[in-house]
Amino acid sequence: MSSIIVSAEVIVTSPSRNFVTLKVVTDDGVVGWGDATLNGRELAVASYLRDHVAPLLVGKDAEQIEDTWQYLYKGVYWRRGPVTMAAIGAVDLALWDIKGKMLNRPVYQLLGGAVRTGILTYTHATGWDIPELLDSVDAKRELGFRAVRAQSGVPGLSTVYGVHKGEPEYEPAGRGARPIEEVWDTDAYLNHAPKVFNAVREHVGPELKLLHDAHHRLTPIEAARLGKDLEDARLFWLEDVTPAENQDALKYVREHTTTPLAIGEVFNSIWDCKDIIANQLIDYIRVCPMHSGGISHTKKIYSFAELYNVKGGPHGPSDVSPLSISASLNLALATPNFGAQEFMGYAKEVSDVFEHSYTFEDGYMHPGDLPGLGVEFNEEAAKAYPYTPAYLPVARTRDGAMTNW
Ligand code: EZ4
Ligand code: CO
Repeated sequence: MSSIIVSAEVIVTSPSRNFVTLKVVTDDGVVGWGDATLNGRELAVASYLRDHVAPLLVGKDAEQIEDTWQYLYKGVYWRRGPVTMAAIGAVDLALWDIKGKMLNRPVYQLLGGAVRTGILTYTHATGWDIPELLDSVDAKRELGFRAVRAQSGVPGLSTVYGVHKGEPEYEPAGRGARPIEEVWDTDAYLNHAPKVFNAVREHVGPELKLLHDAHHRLTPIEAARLGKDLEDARLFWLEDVTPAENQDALKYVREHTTTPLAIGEVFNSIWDCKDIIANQLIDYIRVCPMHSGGISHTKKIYSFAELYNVKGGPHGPSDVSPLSISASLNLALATPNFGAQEFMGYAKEVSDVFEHSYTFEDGYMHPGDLPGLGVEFNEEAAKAYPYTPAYLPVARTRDGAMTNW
């Protein structure tokens, strides 16, 4: 069987939100799909792939996944960064998809096989006030979730990260030519959050795993205080308490609290997280396999993390496509040190374009047993949804200064 790449094509489509998809075809007609979606900067990755990567792929052997990874990483000279690593990630996903289809095995079998029967998965609950949040948590439990991320409104703020505005599911990116501007108040948040989590824990009892995302907003000492104040609620993890680029900040948080910490959805290589892992400053590493150079590179991050009792807890927002979710699930199924997969779910139109084999049952996801990644991109269906500019919000403090969104 031959596996020379004859074409690599980029498709941008917007079934409810924008997704960038890479299609790689071999001379034997095997088609591999990769996700390359970088929320709010979609066209940068699309151009990177279309203009600079696709021409290099044609003629290469699709079976040489690691060599292609090294070629694109070392060969670019300008290493790392979210655009480059998402592009490499998309190629990596497509090549694993091709290899699985050539060998007629799901990707997790090629990664060593399943080490568990299913992947603990958490989803999002939101509410403007505590009663609304409790209803939302109950609704997610009724769907079978054993782990739920809770985000609530903050008195005095009219928009808050993670809290929906009437739409069925939370979607942070707003369509339009410019990002919307939000106002943020850390003191109001820090006063309110412990009340919220004490109420949620009291409502759900001890078993449900509870998570919370502080979304990069706090200084180390504020984060330490939040961690302490949430200890009674026994969180599964507290996410992104400080901006992720300063790995040393977690040291100060860690010294003050036993609340487990998770960070890393904006990381895109092992270089971004090697120190927090080796110094055991976190409990879960949040890299999304596509954004961090694909299955090949994320597997290395997970294996490194295994040495330090840090588990995988990957980012799985609705702004990466089902291809990324499936790649993440295939890797998770074969990873011993795995914690929980995030899954927000998708608008209905997304399943029309990305036909997927992964399943959710009784709190656990499974990638399914179709060859490759188990997700087929429907090119005809995609044509109905042209790209529309959309941006994540930006945030300002009450005095009008830009702050972390
Ligand atoms: O803000 O995916 O844990 N999940 C998150 C997400 C991110 C978005 C950014 O595109 O923090 O909601
Ligand atoms: Co997050």
